[in-house]
Amino acid sequence: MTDVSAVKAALKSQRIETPSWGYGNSGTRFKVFAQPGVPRDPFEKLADAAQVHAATGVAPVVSLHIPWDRVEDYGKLAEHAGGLGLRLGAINSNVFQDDDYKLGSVTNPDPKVRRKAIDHLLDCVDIMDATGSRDLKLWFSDGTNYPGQDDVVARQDRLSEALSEVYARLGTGQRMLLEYKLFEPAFYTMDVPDWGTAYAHCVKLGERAQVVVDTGHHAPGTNIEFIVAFLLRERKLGGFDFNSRFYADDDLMVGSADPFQLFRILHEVAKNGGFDEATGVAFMLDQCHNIEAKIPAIIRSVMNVQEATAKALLVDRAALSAAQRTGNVLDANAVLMDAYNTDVRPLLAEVRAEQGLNPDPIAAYRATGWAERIVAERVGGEQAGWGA
Ligand code: PSV
Ligand code: MN
Repeated sequence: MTDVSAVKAALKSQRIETPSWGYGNSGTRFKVFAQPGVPRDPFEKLADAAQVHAATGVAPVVSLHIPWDRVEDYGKLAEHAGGLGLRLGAINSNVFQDDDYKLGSVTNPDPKVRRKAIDHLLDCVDIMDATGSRDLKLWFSDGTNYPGQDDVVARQDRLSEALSEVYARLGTGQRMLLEYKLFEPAFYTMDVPDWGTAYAHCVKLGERAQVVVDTGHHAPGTNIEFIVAFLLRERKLGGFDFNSRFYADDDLMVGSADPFQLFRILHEVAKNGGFDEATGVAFMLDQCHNIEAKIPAIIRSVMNVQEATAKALLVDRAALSAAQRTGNVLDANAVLMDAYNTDVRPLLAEVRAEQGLNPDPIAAYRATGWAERIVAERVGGEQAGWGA
């Protein structure tokens, strides 16, 4: 039997980090659709994030993307976040949107370009110092499009050199999170294509380098929960970039395409101590929803993570372990499926009510009138968007 009050306590203390770029306009390479009321600067993005936190009670942290969230004074931005009941989370670096990076950033054959990329990453650590952020999140679009284009091993050497320099710059309590991606924008080789490559670099760097699992960055059919379990066992899981995919890196609302996969991932997290604060796993969203309203889509994603978490926490671990020890395949599978098939919405409604929140976060948000207010007030200026 699972202790429901412990499950409730765990749900109340869960923290989900939302991405600043999720509040801006986004689209595909075919079209970015503009929405009325979308923020025009990082301060307005934080104001929207505060609405998500107010409705859900579990989303007080916001990731920034540099240079998309460049401001004059990061201390002031952190203060603004604090005033809204938020804090600034991971600083996401961006070494993929400059013409200089056509042949790569930190793995570029040209040492001048590598220097420029490393300097950007070091600037991101300066920003972390000013915002009080714990995590530097690194994703490299570096790779090649054609066999023979560049020396694969030389690129690994350059990557390793760059990572070491940035790692050495980290301050006390700061971490480096290395994200991998199978393909896109490079189509033949990516320099960090998979968790094994990211893991090997992180092991070499040291304790404060850990891997980020973006759920959209694998080949179809990859067993992501295995990767999660393995990395937790090795104390190398730094966090998640949650989103959903049907085909490639679709960046849809997390839990929408395959809620069962999200449950399986979070079951491994729960079972292997990943919800303990001391383990330090960051539960971040990294999604760019294109056609639906921004703020309620993020609220929906937060709710989807909460529902999968609740189901994972409800797994009867004693029964599962007993079935596993005795080789009872059917019972073991049934224990997991019982938890997955539980309707946890009433439990989450109770948890919210106990926290003084509206049991229905979407209704809570709609009742604020914020959606109408930002459409009326945010007139003029340039809206924020992916890539801007
Ligand atoms: C790359 O596809 C990625 O997942 C990285 O996390 C980037 O920083 C983010 O997307 C930007 O949307
Ligand atoms: Mn990501």
